[in-house]
Amino acid sequence: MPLETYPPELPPIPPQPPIDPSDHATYMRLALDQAQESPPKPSNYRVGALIVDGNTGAILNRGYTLELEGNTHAEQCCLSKYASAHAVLEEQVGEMLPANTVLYTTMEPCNLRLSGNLPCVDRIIRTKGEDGKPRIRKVYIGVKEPEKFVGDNQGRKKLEENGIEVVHVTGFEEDILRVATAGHEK
Ligand code: HJL
Ligand code: ZN
Repeated sequence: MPLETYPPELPPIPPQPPIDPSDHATYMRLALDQAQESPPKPSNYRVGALIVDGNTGAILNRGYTLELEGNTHAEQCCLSKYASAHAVLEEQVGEMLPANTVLYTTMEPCNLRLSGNLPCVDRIIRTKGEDGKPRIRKVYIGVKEPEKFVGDNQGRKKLEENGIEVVHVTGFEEDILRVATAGHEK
């Protein structure tokens, strides 16, 4: 197609600098940017999350607490948006995810929700591909969940029991907790 047939009013898309898949701090900072989009609410935390192709470093989707309708968590929004974009239900998202998917989340995924909704740990474990193993192989967390709402969250433990590695990316704790607890009574 000759170039002049393209709509002249569209600006060129600036090149996106690729992120090295080992640059965990950069991904965690992007997850924190997501958390800052979340509306403050006294009864939960403002969390941000990204799913990344661990082989290429490509960001597959992102999400934050209360982004989608209802009482939604960051990790849930991220998976649900990826599922919608690939025309499957969130339950089937594992069929669409790359084999080596990693999740970045500013806070350890939940294992118990006071609202009774399905915890994010279970959503992560059920991202099973054809081989029956979770497509999310690793979860990078910025902080452990504080004990305010559900006591000692067993999220990390349950992920590890299901063969999912959990890695704490250090250095963002103070900023993550400040963002997470904005709007809480001090
Ligand atoms: C994580 C989130 C979020 C929490 N944790 N990892 N991502 N909001 O997006 C954990 C907290 C629960 C409360 C209230 N927060 O959210 O323990 O109402 O938000 O189901 O247990 O439960 P609901
Ligand atoms: Zn959750």
